[in-house]
Amino acid sequence: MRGSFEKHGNIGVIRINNPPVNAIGATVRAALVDGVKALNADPELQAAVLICEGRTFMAGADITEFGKPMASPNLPEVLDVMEASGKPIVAAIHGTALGGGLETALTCHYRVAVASAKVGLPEVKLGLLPGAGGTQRLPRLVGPATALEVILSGDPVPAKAAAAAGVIDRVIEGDLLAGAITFAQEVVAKGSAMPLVGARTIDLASLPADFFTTARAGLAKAKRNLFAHQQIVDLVEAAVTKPFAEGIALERKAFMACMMHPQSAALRHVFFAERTAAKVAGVDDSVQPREVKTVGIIGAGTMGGGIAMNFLNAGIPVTLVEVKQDALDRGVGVIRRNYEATAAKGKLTTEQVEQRMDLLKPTLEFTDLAHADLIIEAVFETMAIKKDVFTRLDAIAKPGAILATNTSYLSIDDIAAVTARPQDVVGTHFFSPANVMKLLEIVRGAKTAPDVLATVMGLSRRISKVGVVCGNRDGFIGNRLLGAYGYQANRCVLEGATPEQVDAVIRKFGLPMGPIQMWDLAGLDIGYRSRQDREPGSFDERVTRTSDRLVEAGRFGQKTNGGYYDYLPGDRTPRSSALTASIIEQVSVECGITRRAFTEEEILERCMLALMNEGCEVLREGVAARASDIDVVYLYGYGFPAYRGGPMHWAENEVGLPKALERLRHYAAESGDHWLQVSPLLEKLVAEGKSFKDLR
Ligand code: T1G
Repeated sequence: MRGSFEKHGNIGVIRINNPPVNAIGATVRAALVDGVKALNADPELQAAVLICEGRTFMAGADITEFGKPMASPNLPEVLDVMEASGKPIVAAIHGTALGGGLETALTCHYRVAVASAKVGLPEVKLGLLPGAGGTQRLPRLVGPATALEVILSGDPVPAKAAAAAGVIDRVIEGDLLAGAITFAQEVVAKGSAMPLVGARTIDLASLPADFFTTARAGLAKAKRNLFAHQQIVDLVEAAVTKPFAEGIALERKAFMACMMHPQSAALRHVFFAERTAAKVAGVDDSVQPREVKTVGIIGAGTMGGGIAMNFLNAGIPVTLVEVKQDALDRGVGVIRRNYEATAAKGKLTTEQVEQRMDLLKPTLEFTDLAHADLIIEAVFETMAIKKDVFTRLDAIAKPGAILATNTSYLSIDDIAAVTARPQDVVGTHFFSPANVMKLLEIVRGAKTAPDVLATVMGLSRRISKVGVVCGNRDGFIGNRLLGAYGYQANRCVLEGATPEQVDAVIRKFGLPMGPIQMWDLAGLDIGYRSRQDREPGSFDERVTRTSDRLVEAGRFGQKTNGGYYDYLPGDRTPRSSALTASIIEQVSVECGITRRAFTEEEILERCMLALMNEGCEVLREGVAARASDIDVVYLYGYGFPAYRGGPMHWAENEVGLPKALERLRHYAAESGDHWLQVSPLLEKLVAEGKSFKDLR
């Protein structure tokens, strides 16, 4: 029984207890119904308080039940029982009252909360919409404009703001239960009415006549491709224009349509994938993380500066080391300007900017790192420099300090081998801009100790990153897959597609930009330099020949106002380049390739299926522990659209592995060479009729 009922004089207490977040599963729904029945059955009781055990009020419907046959009663049916109660019910909120949790509270006659509580309807983040009356009750309480904003953002609202908006009737100082019981007794003593939110009318006076049209137009731009958002506008409009019961019926229908939509399945996958990624083999709760009170960073360049900001934002002091004063001053200057820019947008106060800058200690003294609990190296990406830095670090860092490298490709084991403490060495691969991108690839070396992984995983949450542990192979997870994706994009261009066509297909699919635009942003010279160090024959030189020619023509990308595309000074809009088009034509001729027309479908399949195929290889090699980890990497590191669930989820659920395999075999055969190899793991999964989930 996920609930209990007790009496406090003339006030009953319905207590829900379903750790960790009181998710409203079948047993909680039963407990709610039993509680209301107990209240109404006991003549001594005049009202009840609904409260939850543990760290939070009900944080929504139990998402693990979705997609499965739902045990009765469902939540709307439970809420009908609550609304029919003959005695008032006061919801007492702490933690986060979210989704069905808030909808339950909106069905109660009154709501009280502690000041630290938050309320919200985050269903849209799961590709859903409030399906238990939220779209009809909230507009009646706070007005359609505020309700639409809250439901479309899905973000939680602090208790005080919710009280100001009329959602919370009283903010309780001190003990919540005692405060709620007092409130309930006041209601009884006053013989107050039992206001039902659903019975309220909506004041339309302040609502512009074109409010909903404007909202729809805005979403068509900002949330193109997204299914649930438009439904939500329709339902809030129904709350304004239709009787409550009709609105509720429309909500139910729209909710089921969202539940059946692949976008919701994808976003629910992402919800659990993100939490599962935090579970690392060999690192369970018995592994004690090390304490990290101070951090050292070597290199004040773009990455070093961005990495430093993450720790300063979390209130952790940072010692930032550089070799030259001007480089140090430049790095500190960039950090300050970034903060001042954020403050100018009203997202930080001047005081908060100074607080962060006060935690930063710039220095030219390498030995100033001797006290740091964690030291992250963000210097130039060559092995020789990395090994030199780690040799010096090994000499000065205190015992037990974690030595991390921000390398995006190089072997952690080779770097660790120059130290006497390889167990303390780990990869912490941040993504540029490091103070913005949420992904942190945590690279496990052969000797990296479990408590080092536990520490860095815990720290990634403290600095608001999503940490994913991966194995130590060239390119780890993200860049390894990017190589395969990029190869196919280049190959399509070599065979006849244009950069514009490839980028347009990928943008239409939902990524913020296509691969070729991305290379122009990152700088073509970076790839060019790394290819100079690679063994001839270790990569297909034909597909990078155009990029090499562009670099040799001084076209590095946006930073030189010209790469694959042309750019006007200060303008990041890519413009077609006749020079690039002629180089592409020339290279195809040199490679003996007759250029041909490309369909959108072929471009998409080749790029996205190559991504998944390489994903199968990192799974097969154990570089990634789960397919869902790869999805998390691509969502938070490479802008893959969350409503598609990630490259592995998309391939399995929107394409189907058998079709994906058939298409990959087709492209591999058609290529007439060995650069696209179908993953044996994919072959095996399809042959055995298995899915990525079966790999766990
Ligand atoms: N259902 C099932 N499990 C849940 C859950 C939920 N709603 N919320 C959290 N969990 C699990 C989670 O997987 C993890 O498990 C553990 O609880 C701790 O979570 C009809 C249809 C509440 C802010 O979208 O946003 O109501 O990994 O690590 O960081 O309209 O969890 O330990 O095994 O995230 O402290 C709407 C989802 C549902 C809220 C706490 N509600 N949850 O964050 O802990 S749809 C939501 C959260 C709905 C109605 C509709 C967060 C949190 P494990 P955690 P946290």
